Amino acid sequence: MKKQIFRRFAAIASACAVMAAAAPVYTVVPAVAASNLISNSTFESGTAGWGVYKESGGSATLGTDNGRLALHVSSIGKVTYAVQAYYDIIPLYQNGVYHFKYDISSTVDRYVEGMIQQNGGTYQAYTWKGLNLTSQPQTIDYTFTMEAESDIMAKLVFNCGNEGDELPEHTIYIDNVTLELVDDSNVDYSTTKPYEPPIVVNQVGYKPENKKTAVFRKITDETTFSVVNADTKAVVYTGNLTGGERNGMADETDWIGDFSEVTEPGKYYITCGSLDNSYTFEIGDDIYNNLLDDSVRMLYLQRCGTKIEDDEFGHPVCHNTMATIYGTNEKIDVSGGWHDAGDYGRYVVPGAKAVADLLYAYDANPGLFGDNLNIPESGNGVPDILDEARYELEWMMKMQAESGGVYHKVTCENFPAYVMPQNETASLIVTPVSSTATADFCAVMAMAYEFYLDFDTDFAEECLNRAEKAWTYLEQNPEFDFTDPAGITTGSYGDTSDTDERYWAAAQMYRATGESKYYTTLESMSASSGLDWMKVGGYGCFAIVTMDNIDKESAVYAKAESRIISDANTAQKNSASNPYGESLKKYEWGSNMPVATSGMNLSIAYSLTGNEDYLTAANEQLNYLLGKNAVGTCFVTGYGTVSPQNPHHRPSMSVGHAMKGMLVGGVNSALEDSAAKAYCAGAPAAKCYIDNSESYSTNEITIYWNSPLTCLLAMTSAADKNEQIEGDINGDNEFNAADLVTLQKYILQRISTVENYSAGDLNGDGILNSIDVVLMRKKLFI
Ligand code: 9MR
Ligand code: 9MR
Ligand code: ZN
Repeated sequence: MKKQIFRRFAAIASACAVMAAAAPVYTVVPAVAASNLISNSTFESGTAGWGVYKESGGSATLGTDNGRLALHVSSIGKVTYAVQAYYDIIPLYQNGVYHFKYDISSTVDRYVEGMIQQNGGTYQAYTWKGLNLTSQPQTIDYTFTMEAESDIMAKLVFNCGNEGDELPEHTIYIDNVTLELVDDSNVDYSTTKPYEPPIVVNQVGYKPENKKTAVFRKITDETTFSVVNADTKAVVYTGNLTGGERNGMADETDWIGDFSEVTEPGKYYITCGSLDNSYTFEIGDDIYNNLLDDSVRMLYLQRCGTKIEDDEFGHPVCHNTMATIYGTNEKIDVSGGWHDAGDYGRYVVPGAKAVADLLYAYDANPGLFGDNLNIPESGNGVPDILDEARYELEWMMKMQAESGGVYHKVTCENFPAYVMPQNETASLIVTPVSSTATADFCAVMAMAYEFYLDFDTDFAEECLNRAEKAWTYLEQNPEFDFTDPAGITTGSYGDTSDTDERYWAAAQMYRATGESKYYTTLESMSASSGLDWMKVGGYGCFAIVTMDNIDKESAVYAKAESRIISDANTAQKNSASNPYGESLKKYEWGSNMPVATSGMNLSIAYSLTGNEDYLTAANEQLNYLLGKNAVGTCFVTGYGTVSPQNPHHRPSMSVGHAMKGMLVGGVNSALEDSAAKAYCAGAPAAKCYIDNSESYSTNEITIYWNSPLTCLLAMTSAADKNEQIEGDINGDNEFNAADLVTLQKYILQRISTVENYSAGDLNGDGILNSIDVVLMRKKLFI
């Protein structure tokens, strides 16, 4: 067929429409006439770019034969798509006219479907043809117009599964595949280019006393900016733009506007010349309260093995069958714990990291955590954050083998379809004990001992016994031990060394017991960094420097302290030299985690030194997560003006909208899924993020990305809430042991009123109960 004339019109930039899901698209549209959108179309040198998908009993292999793609089908399975040959990530623009052509044949007569479809969602076909194949190659050659909304990650698919007839083994040959955009005169390319706000702020807001900056880009000749009260429209502050420096990681030039002087609580937005206004944000003391609560309650909604009560995300009990220990016929009960992420696996290593963050959050600021999060344990006299952590700890106990070693994970063989948890019903498999899981387990059980002692001595003792058992196992098995058994394709959470895990375990054991053998171990080890699931040395350092009665002159203390300070110095320098303030120099899978954890380390460094620069940098990490970043997105679902609508999170995908209070993984420049490859191709590193549910490498959520957000909020937050003297429940303008007596009498109902109710409500949850007694004792050093 003769080529049609290719017409191209420059896309007309749309007037500044604000889109709900903002992340820029950098698709490079070919500037030359009608090039083939299929990069490997003649199969002269292999199958590159093509793949085979199998499910529901389908079985096939993909190769080439005489310069043709050869799909050898040994079983057609049960459904039409049980065997598919495919080519991924094809840009189709609405109203574009496409020329589609290929040769196809089969060694047996059969029916197949050739189509280009949505990859995800409803899997709608954008173009479709039913084909009766014979051994004689036929050429399919036609043009079609893309009628649906533009989809730049469509998938070319040949359905070669069960089309109704029984079939023997056979081979399907495909060759000379051409797909060209031949007429784009009616294409509006701007629809696939989401909005990049020119003025970027923390969309949730700033605390009055904190440093407050906005980032400005696309500046032409503006030199000043104004802060406007969103209710009264009064300009409350005008300042000068500074900076104007190149930001290589975001490939843009950025100016800064500092409006720290605005401290009056209220709602504001920022204006600058003819640029679009910033999103509205708040200044106030309590602006992170709901966010903090939701960041913890999200973990309740991730609970496994129990019925979940929630208007939107409630579901019946899930994953409550016995699990088989890999390579054996032995079955054990490992029900409970939290689903890890957008998938429903339960993994000890990241679970331990998440629990550690929660306990350090509580440790940093116990007064922030109430008993009213609307979880089943609310009102039981134990802070809900500790109840929530305990749910995971109890599951972890089930993961401890007789030997004291701890199984690495429990999942099904493969990741499930996009279903609710109770509908993942494949058999559960427990993978072997690993030394990393065992050491992480030891560390958090030792931590738990200390934190639950105030509330439930039996449970606390049980935690310590378990920790000791794990420690003994580690002593007896000094080698690093992790195997990822063949055939299980879920997350591996592998490692190459367990030295940092053992350091953390020793530090927590020393802190819990004060025994010299742990101290001796610590003396022999170097203090390492890391507050993630793979590198955990930083938690060991935290344990040491925040321990009561530690000898501050000791080498063990000095090593841990200097590790924290030197990491804080690096993070502070990176943050100060970056217009958006994040401490990162590179963006990997889950980059929001190192943003949050560097903020945690900076907060601890601040508490050790009083150096305000550390606290400022810690707050900058929070500002980044909540919207002051190059993609102009608040990375927590349900917060700010533009936040992820389509997280890779099976419950959200099943229910049809995002669960609230989840921190997504964020920017990842490695483009490790189809959506990231389609939408972020050519994007600068700091902008590789896409709010698409298929983008598990940028838009998934995990328990251990949420937990450092909780911890960062707690660590950066000041505990003081009111004018009264905190703790002065008897109203004598002093806080002392008499207040404790009054509080206890009130709880035992010996007195029916108290002078200053709220002064005694130390965790501010509106209830005077035993939690406040514990907090008051702590405050009085009793
Ligand atoms: O849903 C899975 C997610 O939790 C993982 O982080 C991700 C990477 O391991 O994989 C997701 O599952 C995908 C699988 O790897 C490949 N087939 C499609 C699955 C859903 O996108
Ligand atoms: O968080 C993990 C990230 O650091 C790794 O680069 C990535 C690929 O191995 O896996 C991430 O963990 C995923 C896990 O394997 C399965 N559950 C979802 C996790 C988040 O994407
Ligand atoms: Zn479950």
